[in-house]
Amino acid sequence: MHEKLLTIYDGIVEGEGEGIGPAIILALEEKFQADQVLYEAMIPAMDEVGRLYEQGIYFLPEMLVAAQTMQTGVKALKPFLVESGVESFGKIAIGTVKGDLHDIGKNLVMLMLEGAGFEVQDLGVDVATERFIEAIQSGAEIIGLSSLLTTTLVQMKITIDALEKAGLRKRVKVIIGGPVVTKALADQIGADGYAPDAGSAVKLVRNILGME
Ligand code: B1M
Repeated sequence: MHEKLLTIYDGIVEGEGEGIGPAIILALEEKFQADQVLYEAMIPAMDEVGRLYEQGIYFLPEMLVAAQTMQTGVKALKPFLVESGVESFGKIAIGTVKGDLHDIGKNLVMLMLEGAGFEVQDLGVDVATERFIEAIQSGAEIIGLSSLLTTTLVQMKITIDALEKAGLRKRVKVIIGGPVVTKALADQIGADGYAPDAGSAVKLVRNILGME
């Protein structure tokens, strides 16, 4: 890995906090593209943090400071990652499902969708079914559910079933994502689509809306 990217990678793994912004700017000045910084340094760093946690080398506090550094980095990268949308192609409400507090991936998906011109409503984390229903009643044409925990995957089906029950299922498209989510799961629970990463989420939404 190039030295500038390695500094960013190490900064996140070691949870260095504020130093991450300047390190990102230096890499961009070195002519690295913003998406290269994200996919070649920042996301692999979060994967490494996950590995260290699994191996019992990192505990929750270390995982948390790494996540905070990642969030600071994403903020610094945001102006370079997406150009702000000039027109709205459709309204999408996104949340991390009930019981799950992870939001870095969801925030990246939102960032990409906003940059592609969609109006995006952030429902936050630990989002109960009722909040998704309210978002649809307020005009969301697509809802996005994110889940990182195996234990909260079931919330995706619970939410889709609740939409059926409320008579709203035909009015809205449902997309799902997260590292433990698969296309097979999407088919099984009756979601309209699954995206493995933030870039694919934009393509998926464009497809669903008949734009591609
Ligand atoms: Co947690 N955590 N965590 N964690 N955490 C994981 C997910 C885990 C895999 C770590 C591990 O054991 N290796 C594991 C889950 C195991 C499982 O169930 N399969 C885990 C665990 C167990 C836990 C706790 C239960 C730990 C505990 O308390 N004992 C706890 C749960 C708390 C809760 O949610 N109730 C917990 C807590 C935390 C922190 C709070 C410390 C922190 C989160 C901070 C935050 O998000 N603000 C944290 C972190 C940082 C992680 C890891 C290290 C990194 C997650 C991340 O941000 N990845 C993670 C290990 C890992 O993933 N390698 C881990 C980077 C992000 C860009 O990727 O989220 O995959 P990702 O998003 C991608 C795609 O998945 C996709 O696009 C994104 C961008 O490309 N995508 C979508 C995501 N959502 C989408 C939605 C879409 C479309 C695409 O459409 C709607």
